[in-house]
Amino acid sequence: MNASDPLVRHVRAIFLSDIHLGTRGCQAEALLDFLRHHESDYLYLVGDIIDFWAMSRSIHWSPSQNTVVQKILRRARKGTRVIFIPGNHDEALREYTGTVFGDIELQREYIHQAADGRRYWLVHGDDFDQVTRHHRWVALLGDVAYNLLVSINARLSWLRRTLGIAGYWSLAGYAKRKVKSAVSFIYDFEDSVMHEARSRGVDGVICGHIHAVSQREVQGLTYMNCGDWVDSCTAIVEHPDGRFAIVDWGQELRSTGPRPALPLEEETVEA
Ligand SMILES: [Mn+2]
Repeated sequence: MNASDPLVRHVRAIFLSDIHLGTRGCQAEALLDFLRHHESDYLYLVGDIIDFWAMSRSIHWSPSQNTVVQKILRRARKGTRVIFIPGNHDEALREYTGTVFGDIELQREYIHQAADGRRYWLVHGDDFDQVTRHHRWVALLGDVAYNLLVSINARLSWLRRTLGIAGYWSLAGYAKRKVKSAVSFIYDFEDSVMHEARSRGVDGVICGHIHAVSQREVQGLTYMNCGDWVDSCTAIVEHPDGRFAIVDWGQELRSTGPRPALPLEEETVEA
């Protein structure tokens, strides 16, 4: 990757969660495009990166999902500090907490110190979801329903494209907006994560899990959620001065259309 390329944004840290590799819903192409345009000193994988739950039912592993894995491993090898905090869908990896494989560090949770010295607590977040904690079968059922929604949506967008209807419409997004209980669920989740963050004396928290991107201040504490790469295609980044921002790559792709193809370093340099 050419560091002087104006299309490549250099940030201090990238925070990604809920990529759900191994599922049909995983938007690996969009993620690859995001990675082509962003490089960083730190890359945090904040859980549900590989979806072992879904893979126990059926595996969908595309070439672009492979490239995502290769690209992340390559960054780790080339000096990006990559830290992986497994979530509930990749909880099998939690027993390897503290180990390093392929230059990637596995952690159950982590404290990231920003360029301005502020401390951010990183955690996937399922520990603060009353449903996954106490009613695992409900979560699994909800997971099946959500994947169904995403796959129906993929067919619907194909139909819209075929019929020449412009724009992108998200069924899962529509459902999330419409379902009131989902909204109160999100607030309960955020409240309980914030409560824990406050008791830890950190300046903020960065989590994932609920597929709802967010960045907000509550009484001097910052709550940030990375969102996901199944539906919304969002990330949190830290700029070199310690400022944080949401990157809505899904929105960017929708508004600009196909972007100029930057070569993937895998395609141009030795693998
Ligand atoms: Mn999760």
